[in-house]
Amino acid sequence: MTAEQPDDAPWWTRAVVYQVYPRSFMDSDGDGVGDLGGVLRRLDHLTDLGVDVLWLSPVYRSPQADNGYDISDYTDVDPAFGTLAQLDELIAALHERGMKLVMDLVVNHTSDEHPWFAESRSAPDSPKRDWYWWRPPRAGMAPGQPGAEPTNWHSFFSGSTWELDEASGEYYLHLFDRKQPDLNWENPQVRHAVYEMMRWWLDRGVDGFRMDVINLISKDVGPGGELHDGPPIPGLPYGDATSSVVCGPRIHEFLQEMHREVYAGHRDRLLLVGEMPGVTVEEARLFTDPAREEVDMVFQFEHVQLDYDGSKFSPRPLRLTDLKASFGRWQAGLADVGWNSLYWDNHDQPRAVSRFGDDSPRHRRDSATCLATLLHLHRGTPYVYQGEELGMANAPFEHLDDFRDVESLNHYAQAVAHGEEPGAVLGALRRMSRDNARTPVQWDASPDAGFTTGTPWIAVNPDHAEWNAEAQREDPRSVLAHHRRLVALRHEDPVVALGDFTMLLPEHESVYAFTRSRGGVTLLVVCNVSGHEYRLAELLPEAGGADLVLGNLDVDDPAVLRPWEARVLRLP
Ligand code: ISL
Repeated sequence: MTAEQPDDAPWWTRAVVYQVYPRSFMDSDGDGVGDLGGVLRRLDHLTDLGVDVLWLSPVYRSPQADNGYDISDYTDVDPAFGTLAQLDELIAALHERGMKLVMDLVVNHTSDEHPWFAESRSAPDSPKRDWYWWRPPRAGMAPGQPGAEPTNWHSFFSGSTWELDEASGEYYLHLFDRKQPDLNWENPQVRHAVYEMMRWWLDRGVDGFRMDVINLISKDVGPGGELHDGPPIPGLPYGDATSSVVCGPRIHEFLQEMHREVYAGHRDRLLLVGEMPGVTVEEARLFTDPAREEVDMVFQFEHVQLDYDGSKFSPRPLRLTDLKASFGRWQAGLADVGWNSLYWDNHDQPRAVSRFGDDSPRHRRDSATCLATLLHLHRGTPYVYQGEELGMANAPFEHLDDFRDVESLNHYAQAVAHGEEPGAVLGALRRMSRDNARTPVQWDASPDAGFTTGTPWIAVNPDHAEWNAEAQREDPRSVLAHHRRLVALRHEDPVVALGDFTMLLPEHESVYAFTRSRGGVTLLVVCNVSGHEYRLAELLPEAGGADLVLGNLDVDDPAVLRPWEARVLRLP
């Protein structure tokens, strides 16, 4: 059970956010890479959907080792994406349409080509040496000797988190790729340089930040600068860094300081969302308690790891009861304090319809609309990832060279080097690679889906001949039209935005049901997350006689819940 929210709840409780991954959204200049000109050209699509906020993945200057999550200049736009003037144009165009722009903020690390890092690397006595994490080899070992890395940590992108700098004989820390050195947030100069940059963007008119891996900025470091080995990871010669880097000792202090230093004078118009791998619901309550002045909501990862069998690239089938238990805990945990963000998809996750739904021709449309209903009717702010509103599916990649993502390519190299069978590793990439989310948005049925007139940087999914925005725009049964209705429902009905959440049928293996209540009104949400039929009358007798507010199928027999059917009902 959750508490009701007062009507003066923040604006983002009623908002829906749409994520644009610019490289794959729309190319305006024919170089095969999406860009700001493309975003500007497709703004009508967002208006049509009715979303309130555009979250823009990074467009800053970057060598693109991780598609822009490796920044070499925080106050300029990468030429691949356009110009700063176009970004200003985007801010103005969105504001004119009553929408907001949330920028990605990547400050756990920079690119190794950022001038800060170049200076830091230039000499051990550089004034910026301490802006990053430099450490000598392990005691008694020579630089570069196997096992001489300062800690045993495994990088998110495979291999060690430490890269040797030959010139100084010291290592620098990179939790992600070696081209993404971690900033040292212990150093106040680093923090204030980041805050200054954030103020610069707010003064330019942006309406908030999606803060990349922000719960990794505080590392557990001893008084003498010691960092500690993590528990060994089975099957790998590395240890798990989690206890040293996830929600470290000063994380709340840093976010509160950021709040004081950056948001004054802007607060009410902003949306602040922290991306937080490994965050627990207890920590999330602290992060999102308004009284603590940290962030508005977090992206947690529990539900997108329920199909991991130990790790991302060894997937297993998801059990719906696990999903319910997880979402149920987050709904309850952030009921009276804090707020949830709701997502299936983003640029790091396989496509929801392929992963949690059924992308076979028979069930694709129904499962995509069912999943969308399920998500949008929870209490929290929903995030729609580009193409999700069209029911875009995983890519039919065949060969290793179809993949582009550094995480996938590094994983393949490491797994094969450790003796895994190449075909099996490739099979896991096909299911779980982030590239599944990164194929170009399917605008129409033309050869490159209307994304580009050139050669796309990653293959367009051939199913765009059937699955595209143009084909769906005027079709009231389309996945797109269903998303439009869900967004509108949140705007119109305060129960959807603010009502209490109560989980029903927690033990049922296929039917996901819950109520949302507020001010004497109760909505019953019933979703059949399977290809089987169920007798609704037996499962939830109270559904009989209720009015249909929104559904994804035409109901001929109200007592029967068809495969992948979703209904939102108003109880008498
Ligand atoms: O995608 C993941 C799940 O396997 C993570 O490893 C992911 O990298 C992690 O969720 C952090 O993501 C964010 O930071 C990364 C960047 O590559 C991702 O695109 C970004 O969303 C480093 O900046």
